[in-house]
Amino acid sequence: MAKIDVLVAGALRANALETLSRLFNSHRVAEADDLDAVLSQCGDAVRGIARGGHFDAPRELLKRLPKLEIVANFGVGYDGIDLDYCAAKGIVVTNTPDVLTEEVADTALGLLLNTVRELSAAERYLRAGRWETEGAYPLTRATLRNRTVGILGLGRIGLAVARRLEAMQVPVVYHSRHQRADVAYRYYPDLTSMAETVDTLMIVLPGTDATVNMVDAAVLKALGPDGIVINIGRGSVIDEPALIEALASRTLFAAGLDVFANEPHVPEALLRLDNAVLFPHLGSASVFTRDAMGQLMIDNLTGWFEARRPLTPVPETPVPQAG
Ligand code: 8YV
Repeated sequence: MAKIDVLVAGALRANALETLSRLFNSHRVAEADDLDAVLSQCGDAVRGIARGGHFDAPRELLKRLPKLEIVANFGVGYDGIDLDYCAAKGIVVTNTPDVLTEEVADTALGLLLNTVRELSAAERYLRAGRWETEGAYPLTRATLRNRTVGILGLGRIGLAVARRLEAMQVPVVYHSRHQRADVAYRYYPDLTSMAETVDTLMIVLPGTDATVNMVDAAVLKALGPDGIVINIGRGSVIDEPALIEALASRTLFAAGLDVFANEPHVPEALLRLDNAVLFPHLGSASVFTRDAMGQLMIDNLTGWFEARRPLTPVPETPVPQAG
């Protein structure tokens, strides 16, 4: 039987690319610039997209694929895919939840500890020879002791972060769209009210129209001058210029960021700040977890094409019942 045509777009690991070429007639688009050339060859035949990092699937692209049935996303977050268009056309979108939950939660804790206790700065101090010449690294002004963490977004990853904090004796409260019935953490229906009562905000939200700039100047002000913001969700959730302003004027104590508004670009003003810890979007970036994500993305494609049963479809796009 002829292999099914799949567009393989964006950053994916070599072993995933190899499996995709074995299972499908795989059309590789590593960079958006290559798109026109590839689509002129195969656009009419493509029935699936394997979508890797930093490759958007806007309406203009999707419209050029008249036979498209499924967009299998490599990642739990699926911003950048036009969901309205997919839902209207009956195109299924899948993501990679669960397999990355613990890894991203580990990174969130690492970023929090690093920001609070200045671990990266302390290591730079040692490597620069300053321990020997100037003595011990200064005591950190911040500590996790006596802090309360407000988690913004208590989904799978938020919950895994909360459990880690609980084990570290750090009190946790949360704000999300709905109160959860299965946890005892205090729920705040209003984000600014939560920010007024906590000193540490842990952002674990996806990037959607509803979450854009949710953490704005007012929320940052409510956190106060001891406030620390950690973002492991999406850069679009924070008003980035407002954050830079708050950090620069020390009306906010510090920030730890794994995600940015316009990746991989990080604003020069953020790079200059010594009260920001900056990671290059590495929340899920271990070989173990990225392989599990790649496998789930591929299993979603094969599940769909073999039995109309994708494993992890997103709620916004309908999955027609197998008949
Ligand atoms: C990855 C992520 O960076 O899962 C997500 O939503 O942001 C990360 O795990 C990304 O998906 C890989 O391209």
